[in-house]
Amino acid sequence: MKEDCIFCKIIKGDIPSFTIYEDKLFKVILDRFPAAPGHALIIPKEHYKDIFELPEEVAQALYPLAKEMATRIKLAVDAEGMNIVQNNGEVAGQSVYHFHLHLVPRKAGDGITL
Ligand code: DGP
Repeated sequence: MKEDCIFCKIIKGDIPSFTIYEDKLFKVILDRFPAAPGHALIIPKEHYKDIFELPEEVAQALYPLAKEMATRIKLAVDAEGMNIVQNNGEVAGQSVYHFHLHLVPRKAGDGITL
């Protein structure tokens, strides 16, 4: 837990979030500023700043979960596709410095630019 980290506070339950899945390693929540309906974030429960700090075992568990969540969310919001995006560092557009993977459901003509 990093005291000044908003995602650590969400994991701890100090800040409310809409949780769609949770296990030992991860919490999956809806993004507060969604690019599209169903835009979700997969967040490790431990604090890692970015992919460069992510331990191997967490990295290995991440993509099977991303596939499962992407499949479920696609069905839930009747999406046609899905962007899976992950920013590392200010230069790459990261704004919350606790590793997270974006799942952004896509539909034709939605006009989203990531
Ligand atoms: P990034 O720019 O890749 O670091 O994405 C950060 C995302 O986190 C951004 O899409 C908005 C989301 N976000 C920021 N604060 C909160 C919050 O308090 N709750 C939730 N659910 N999402 C948040």
